[in-house]
Amino acid sequence: MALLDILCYPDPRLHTVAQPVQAIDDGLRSIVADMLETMYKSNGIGLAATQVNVHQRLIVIDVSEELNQPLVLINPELVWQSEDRVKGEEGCLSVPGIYDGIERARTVRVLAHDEHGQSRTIEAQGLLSVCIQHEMDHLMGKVFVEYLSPLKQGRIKTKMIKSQRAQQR
Ligand code: QAP
Ligand code: CO
Repeated sequence: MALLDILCYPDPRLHTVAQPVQAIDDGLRSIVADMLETMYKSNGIGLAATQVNVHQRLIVIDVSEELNQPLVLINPELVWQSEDRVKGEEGCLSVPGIYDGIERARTVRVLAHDEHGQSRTIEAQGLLSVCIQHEMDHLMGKVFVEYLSPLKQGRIKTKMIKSQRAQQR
């Protein structure tokens, strides 16, 4: 197992569109294990492969209280979303320290494979629904701050670039 580096906004690689996973094999399971370790160590509830510079359709999530219910979504496809929408506070491991309200579908139904190749449909509401939509956006090259006004996006970019410069010293 290994900790992976997380790309930080506004890194242009975060805008890469991920390709479908071709084979669910030991190589892929090793990336899954590293992504889970990286997510837990960073106090995250969700991490998309895009964020660790792996451009394949792969997401790990754990929204459980005890942090013992890892969810692995391989080649996730949105099969249905409610018209009903809700606004909730979001953050992102790739945009540390930034949180804002984002509107999303209240309920989503997603078809995905797990790390053993088993396929299943997940119907999600609440935090899991928000997290799945947030992580699936990453696979399409979209970061949550892109839903905010251009003014806010500009401020966030400046703040991120400054703090990344400060960390380099
Ligand atoms: C996406 O986000 C999400 O700024 C996952 O300093 C967020 O795990 C889905 C994190 C909210 C639903 C609701 C962010 C950790 C973690 C930070 C995360 C930070 C440390 C974000
Ligand atoms: Co994120």
